[in-house]
Amino acid sequence: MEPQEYLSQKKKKLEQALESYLAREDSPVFAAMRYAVLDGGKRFRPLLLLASGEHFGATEELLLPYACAVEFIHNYSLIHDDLPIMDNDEFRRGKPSCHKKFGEGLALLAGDALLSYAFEVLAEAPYPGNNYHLKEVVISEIAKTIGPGGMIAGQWLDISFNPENKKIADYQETALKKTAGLIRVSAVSGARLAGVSQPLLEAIEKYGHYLGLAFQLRDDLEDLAQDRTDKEVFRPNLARLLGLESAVQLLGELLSEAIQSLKDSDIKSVILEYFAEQLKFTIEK
Ligand code: GRG
Repeated sequence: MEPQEYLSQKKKKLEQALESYLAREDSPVFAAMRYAVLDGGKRFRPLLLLASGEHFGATEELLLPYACAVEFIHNYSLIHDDLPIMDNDEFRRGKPSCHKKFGEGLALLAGDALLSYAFEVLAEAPYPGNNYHLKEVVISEIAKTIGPGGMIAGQWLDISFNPENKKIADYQETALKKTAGLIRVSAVSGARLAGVSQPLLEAIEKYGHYLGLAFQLRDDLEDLAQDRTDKEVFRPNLARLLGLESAVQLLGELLSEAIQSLKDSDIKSVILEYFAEQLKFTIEK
C-alpha cells in the first residue's frame, strides 16, 4: 500500500478514537479540550507510533490508545505554549488559539486536563500478550521524555534563551528536549509495544532522534522563510543562526541520517521513510 493511502486510513481511525475519548463529558473543560485537539493537526506523532508499531507486527487495537495519549500530550504542550505568558500566539491551526476562544484560565486547565487524561488513557491501555512490563516501560519513557528533564526543560531553555554566545549545540539541546523527544518516543513506543529486539529498538530510537531534530529545524526554516521570526528574536531558531541555505543542507543531512538508521538495521519500511521525506524543504527561487 502507498504510504499516503496507509496514513490517510490510519488518520481516520485515529480521529475516531480521539473523538470518542473526548466525548466523555459535556463540561466546559472537555469542550476546550475538544476544541484544541479535534479539527486540525497533522497527527505526526501518533501516526508515527502506529506506523512504527504496525511495521513490527503490533495491532492497531493495541497501539491506538498509546497514539491518542501522545496526541493529547502534544496538544497540551501547544495550548500552554500559546498562552500569553509563553509564546503568546493568537492563532493555532488556522483558528483562534484555545485561550483566545475560552479564556486563559480554562485554556490552562484544558492543557492540564489533556496531560492527566493522557496518563489515564495510558494506564488503562491494553498491553501486548501477557507482557505487562512493556507497557510500564512505555509509560515510564513517555513520562521521562515530557517531564522536568525533557520537554519541560526544553521549554524552559526556549523561553529563557539568549542568543548571545550560543552555539549550534545549544540550539540542538533545546530542540532535542522541546520537540524531538516526543517524536523519538512515539517511534520507540510503537516498536517497543511490538516487542522488537534491543538492536532494532536502538535503530528506531536513532531514527526518531534525527527525525525529531529535523522536525524542529523544518519548523525554524518555515518561520525564517515566511519571515515570522522578528517577534521571536529571543527564541531559538537554528535556521536563522545558520542562514537559509546551510539550514536546508543540515536538514537534508538529518533526514539522511534518519533514513540511514533504518537501512543500517535492515528495517525496510517505505512508510517510516516517508515520514522523513515529508520533512524535506526546498527553497523557492
Ligand atoms: C508548554 C510544556 C510546554 C511545552 C511546549 C512542543 C512545545 C513545548 C511547544 C510547541 C511550540 C512549538 C512551535 C514547538 C515546535 C514544535 C512544533 C513545530 C510543534 C507543532 O507541531 P505540529 O507541526 O503541529 O505537529 P500540528 O498542528 O500538526 O499538531
